[in-house]
Amino acid sequence: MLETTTPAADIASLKLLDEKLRWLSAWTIHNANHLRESADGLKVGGHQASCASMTAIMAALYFHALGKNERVAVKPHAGPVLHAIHYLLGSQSLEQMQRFRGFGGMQSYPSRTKDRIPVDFSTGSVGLGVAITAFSSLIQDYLTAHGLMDEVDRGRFVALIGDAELDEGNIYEALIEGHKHDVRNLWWIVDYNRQSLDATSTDRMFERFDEIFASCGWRVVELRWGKQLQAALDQHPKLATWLNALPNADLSALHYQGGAAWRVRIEADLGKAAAAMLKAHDDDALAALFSDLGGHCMESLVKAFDAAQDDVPTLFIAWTIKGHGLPFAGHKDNHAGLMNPTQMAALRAGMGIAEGREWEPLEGVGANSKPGVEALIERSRIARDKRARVFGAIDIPAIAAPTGGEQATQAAFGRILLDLSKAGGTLSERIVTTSPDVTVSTNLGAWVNQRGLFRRRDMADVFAKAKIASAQKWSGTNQGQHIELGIAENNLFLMLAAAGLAGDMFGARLVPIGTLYDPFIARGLDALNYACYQDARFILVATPSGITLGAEGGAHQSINPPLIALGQPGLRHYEPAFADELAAMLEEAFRLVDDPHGESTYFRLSTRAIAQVDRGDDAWKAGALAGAYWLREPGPGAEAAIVAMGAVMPEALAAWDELSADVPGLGLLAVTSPDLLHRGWSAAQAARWGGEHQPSHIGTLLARLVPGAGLVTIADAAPASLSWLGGVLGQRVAPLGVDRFGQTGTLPDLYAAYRLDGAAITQAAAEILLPFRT
Ligand SMILES: Cc1ncc(C[n+]2csc(CCOP(=O)(O)OP(=O)(O)O)c2C)c(N)n1
Ligand SMILES: [Mg+2]
Repeated sequence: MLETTTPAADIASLKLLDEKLRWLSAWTIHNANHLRESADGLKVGGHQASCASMTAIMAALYFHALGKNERVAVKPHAGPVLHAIHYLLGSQSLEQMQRFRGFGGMQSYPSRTKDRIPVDFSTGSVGLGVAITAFSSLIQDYLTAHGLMDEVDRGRFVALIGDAELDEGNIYEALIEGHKHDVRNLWWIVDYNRQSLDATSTDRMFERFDEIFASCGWRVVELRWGKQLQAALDQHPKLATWLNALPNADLSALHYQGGAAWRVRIEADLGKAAAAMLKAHDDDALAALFSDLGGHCMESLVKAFDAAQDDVPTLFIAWTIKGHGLPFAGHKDNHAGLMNPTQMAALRAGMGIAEGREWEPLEGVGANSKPGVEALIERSRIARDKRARVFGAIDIPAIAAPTGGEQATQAAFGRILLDLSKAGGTLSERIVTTSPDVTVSTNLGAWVNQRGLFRRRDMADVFAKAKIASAQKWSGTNQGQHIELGIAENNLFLMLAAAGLAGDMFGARLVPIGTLYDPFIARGLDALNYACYQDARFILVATPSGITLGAEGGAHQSINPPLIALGQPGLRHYEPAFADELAAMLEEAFRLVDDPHGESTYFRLSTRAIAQVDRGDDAWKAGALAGAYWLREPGPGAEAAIVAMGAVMPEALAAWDELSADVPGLGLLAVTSPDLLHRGWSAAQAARWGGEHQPSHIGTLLARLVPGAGLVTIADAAPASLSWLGGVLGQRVAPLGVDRFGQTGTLPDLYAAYRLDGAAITQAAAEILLPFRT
């Protein structure tokens, strides 16, 4: 059926490359598990079956279909195939291949930051690698519309997907959001082996995926049977009907059992109708015929890819056999299956690979075929160069604190963005904001009024046109700088990941700012982790937060995000109490986005307007940026300090006023980042183990108190956010904070009920000072 214009010689070479990828990926895994010395006796692992399932797809892509600007998210457990491709291209070393899953070696799952080959998207947590391609495509549209990227550098985004991966809901959230934004230039290619980790997949979802995608405007291309099998089925309609109706589990079992089993089953089910066909094939030929699925058929793959050259988003459903060509092909338990040495030797011999020459890139490819294969490799080489990461292109101006005697950090954030927008400059040009339907309530409204929504096609503000009074403009053009998202926090983090990789992927760094409600960070946590894992750079502004949110009640009051931030690499937590702290921290966060050694920043802000402090000088600033500073200096011989963070600072200040007469030298430590303090403390310990003395910032601050002094810690958050501070110098701690779900009420109600008020601080201070008094 499928005829292709690609020369037959190229198809033949691609088939050989498919075989080489199958061999090299299997051998890499085999080497790590059976040949390499093991220091701990533990299984190393790897997924030979998942790799074999898509070597043809990946050969067709990388050695035929992909151009220079195409970016690919590879199914995590097909990582070894990607490395094998780069090994053939000469961009992966033998040493790295041999250290698969070893210390400093190539990673189990493709990693942008850890692997030495170019990896466009890290993968590992299934579903996320698929969805991020939609957001990267949107970012590409954004950059070209804003003149930050040349049209000629545009490319397509490809996701290689396991069929069980399609169960991840975040894929459909991205599909919906992508449809709203008219996303294009996407190929999602499903390795449809109808097996998951545990078993074969249920049949009920058959046919449904295409409908879901088609209804979102996608072209769906199914590659079910390969060229040879399709030809056979065309001649035997009854056989075709029977095969099309065969349940997943039966199909997989037959693939595992082989030709004899196919014969018995077909005879039993079709009787005389298939007799001629069966007679014409011996068992091996029968097995080969029924293994000719679309995802293994090079002609079908090449033809399908060649036919999808417009920008319409396309879902390819490529039918495959998990473990194709390997002894456990189709077995439901083969996900983590490893071939034993005997099976491996048989595979080697079958592929014409001489013993001892297993790592030779083109071993087994005959002399006549080699030039053709080498030509395809050469043609693909340039297309897959590693891209340079781009930093340092943005002028970060000094960020002035908004003025006002009473301010809330959330309002100050909105004001700073508005000021930046009015001032202009490269920073404000590179900022792109985004929010999952909480743009206005997180104080981005003024910025959006100034900069507008980003839409590929103009979108009028119907309310404004009708002269209906509204403070908020809501119109879009391709020059807008706010990307509106529906309520799906996973999408927010994937958007931040994609925008935060713009400098790496497209050569133009953006400064992405995402806003959401603090408790809903938890909804997108894996996607947040995913963004950080890839070293995407962005600013996350979570607001409002804590029980300080009073009237909104327990469903909207966040408790544990500071603990999340404490444990999240690549993300700095800042929780300012005052507007001037926020300004200094935002300036720092902008710098960190554009610094190769920087990171992303998470701001936890509040809607509570509090009296601002009069600063005599800027001495507080360095400490605030490092995580804490003395808002009230401790006196000599101080036996205690109040340690407070964020929105409850007025209570801490009032308690300090009240207690300082009775507690000589009482200090008030303003904590702005437990996260940075903890990192500094750990680093100081690690340095000491290495024989260096490098005091930590928090250690230096707390050393101002007498040994064994007491700390009353207080935050509108889980008490453990700060209570660990007692461990730094072995000081005693009375931790105040929120350790049960919040509820509605006024601030005095809630602060009293949850012990965040002056009375609680006084009581805690009294308790902690007792040992000094007796
Ligand atoms: C979020 C997440 N949950 C669970 C896993 C563990 N896991 C890895 S692969 C896999 C199933 C893979 O099946 P499929 O996507 O069909 O890939 P195949 O190996 O069949 O190609 C699972 C559950 C994971 N990597 N990520
Ligand atoms: Mg599968």
